[in-house]
Amino acid sequence: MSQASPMLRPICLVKNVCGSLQVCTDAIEFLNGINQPVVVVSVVGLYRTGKSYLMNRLAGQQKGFALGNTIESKTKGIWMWCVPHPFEAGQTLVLLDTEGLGDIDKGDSKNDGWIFCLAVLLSSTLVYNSRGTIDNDTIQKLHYITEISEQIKIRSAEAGEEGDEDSQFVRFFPLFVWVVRDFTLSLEIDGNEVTEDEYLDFALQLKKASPDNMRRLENLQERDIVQGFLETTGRFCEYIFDKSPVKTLKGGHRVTGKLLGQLAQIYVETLSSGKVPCLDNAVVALANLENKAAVQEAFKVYKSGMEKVKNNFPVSVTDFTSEHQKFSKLATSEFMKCSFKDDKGDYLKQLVQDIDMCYVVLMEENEMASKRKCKGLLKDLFSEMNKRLQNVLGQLAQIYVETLSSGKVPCLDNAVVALANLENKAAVQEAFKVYKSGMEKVKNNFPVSVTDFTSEHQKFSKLATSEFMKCSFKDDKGDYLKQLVQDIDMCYVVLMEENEMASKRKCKGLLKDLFSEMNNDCRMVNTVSVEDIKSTAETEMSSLHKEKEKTALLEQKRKEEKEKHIESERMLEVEQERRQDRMKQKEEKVKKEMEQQQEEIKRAVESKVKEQEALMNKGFKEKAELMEDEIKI
Ligand SMILES: Nc1nc2c(ncn2[C@@H]2O[C@H](COP(=O)(O)OP(=O)(O)OP(=O)(O)O)[C@@H](O)[C@H]2O)c(=O)[nH]1
Ligand SMILES: [Mg+2]
Repeated sequence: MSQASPMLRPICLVKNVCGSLQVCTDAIEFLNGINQPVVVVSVVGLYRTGKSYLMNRLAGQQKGFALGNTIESKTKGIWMWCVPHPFEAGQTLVLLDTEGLGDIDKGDSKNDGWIFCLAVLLSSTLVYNSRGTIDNDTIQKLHYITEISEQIKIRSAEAGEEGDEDSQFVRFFPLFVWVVRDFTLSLEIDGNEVTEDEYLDFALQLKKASPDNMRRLENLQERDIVQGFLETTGRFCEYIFDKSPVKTLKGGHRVTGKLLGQLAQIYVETLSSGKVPCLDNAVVALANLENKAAVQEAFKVYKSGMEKVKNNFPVSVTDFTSEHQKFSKLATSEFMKCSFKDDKGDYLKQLVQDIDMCYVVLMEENEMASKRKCKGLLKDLFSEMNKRLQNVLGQLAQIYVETLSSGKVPCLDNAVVALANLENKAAVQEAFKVYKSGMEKVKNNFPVSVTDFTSEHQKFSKLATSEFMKCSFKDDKGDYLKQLVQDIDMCYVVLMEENEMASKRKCKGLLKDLFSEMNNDCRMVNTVSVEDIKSTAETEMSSLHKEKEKTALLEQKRKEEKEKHIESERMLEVEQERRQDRMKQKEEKVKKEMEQQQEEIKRAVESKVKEQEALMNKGFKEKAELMEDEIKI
């Protein structure tokens, strides 16, 4: 979670221009840079009651929000100061100082209503600031709070009424803190000690200080201010830092700085258009904005991940699919982190669609890259052939030049024949070289068994023949091939004889030392007809060759079929895994949202129980019974 650079002084969030509210773009831009959850503390109350001073203390500063020392109201609109939360790393404390209510000179109670309403809607803790004692007059001035259910709606008109809306307010409204300044009465009620609920009042009570000093508090050194005043202010700050929760929306979604800015814009627009702000509508509008952004962010995760894969194109289909799977999963969890209230899963579907479209495009690009690579390889392979072709062309040119120089008319057929003669002759020589050099190695091991000798001869004959086939052309009658076979055969016979001689020499040597039976065996080996062996070997060779080619072809086809099958199965598996993963993440999200709602309901019930107890104690049994019904609901 990132955070914008620190804010050195407060800026205006909402201003009142000629009787209508406007959001300040600077403030929204600043909030847009805060991706941390925010704890929003706003202060409301009558004008000239020390609200701005209190907010400066929460910011840990002597100066910041402008203080006035005349009776005329100072703060106009809503001012904002974002500071790092002093207790919670990773959270931002947003302080909202509001225009004082009830300035008679202003004579604009509508504006007061708007300011109060916005303070309630935007904050997670609402500080109500008043001066003096809590008496009937102060309670009367609290009419903004008692009328709050007319200023704000929880459910949209389309959703209809559901139960008592009044009782729902406690679930979604900020923590309420009442600060009483310059409290001078004894902390006793009918001679009894104050209750726990009234402890806060006690903690915040201020000793009466010299009025001269209090009028210019921001310019005073701490030592010049009454000790008790500083202590209670300190305790107030500690209480706020400790108890103020992160701002959440209806449904429990934590609000970030960015969301707070959007929320302010939505509510200000609603109020300016004369409508009653509705929590449900705001959540839906915000969810749309957030979910759209979540789809974009999540898609970015997928895209940037696949960009790296793209740099290595072409990659195998297996690698490509597994990377796609990995980054789809990452994108889905990124989406789950930022999205909320995507009940129908529309935004998740949008993300899946975007990813799938990108996947198809990338798949095509990978295929293209693969084709390009194959073309390159083929080009290399054929360049050798080209060289040979150029050689042939050179010879052709020479033939034509010679024909023309001798005064004859060049003839295409003659040229081809002449060229073929030249090429085929060379082909026979090259092919024979292949055979000869192969058999030379066999010769070094003479004498060898007839079987070994024949198989080696067979191997190199085959190699020589294919070398000949590569280079020869227009050997229609097979004269040059015959020539090659003759050359090979002659060489074979000579070598066979040499092998025989070597064998004989070896045998003779052995015979000297071995018995006479061994001698007979050796002779038998050498009496095998050379012609017989040759013809059998040739027939075998050709049938073996054909058989091999057929088998290779069949094997290739079978392999292709198998690969296709494996690939389609894999794709199916991948799709299933992705779907399962999405379902799992969605279930988790729904579970979390349900838990948050349960938590809200629990808080509401607890608060109602407390309220009921208080009423019971005061003897309002009738009201308590009514509330019991509400709790059951
Ligand atoms: N007696 C007394 N004076 C205070 C206290 N806190 C602040 N003041 C003084 O009251 C004057 C008004 O303080 P502000 O903080 O500007 O009051 P405000 O409620 O923000 O005023 P508006 O913005 O005009 O509504 C300043 O001169 C402060 O020094 C307090 O607890 N007791
Ligand atoms: Mg002020």
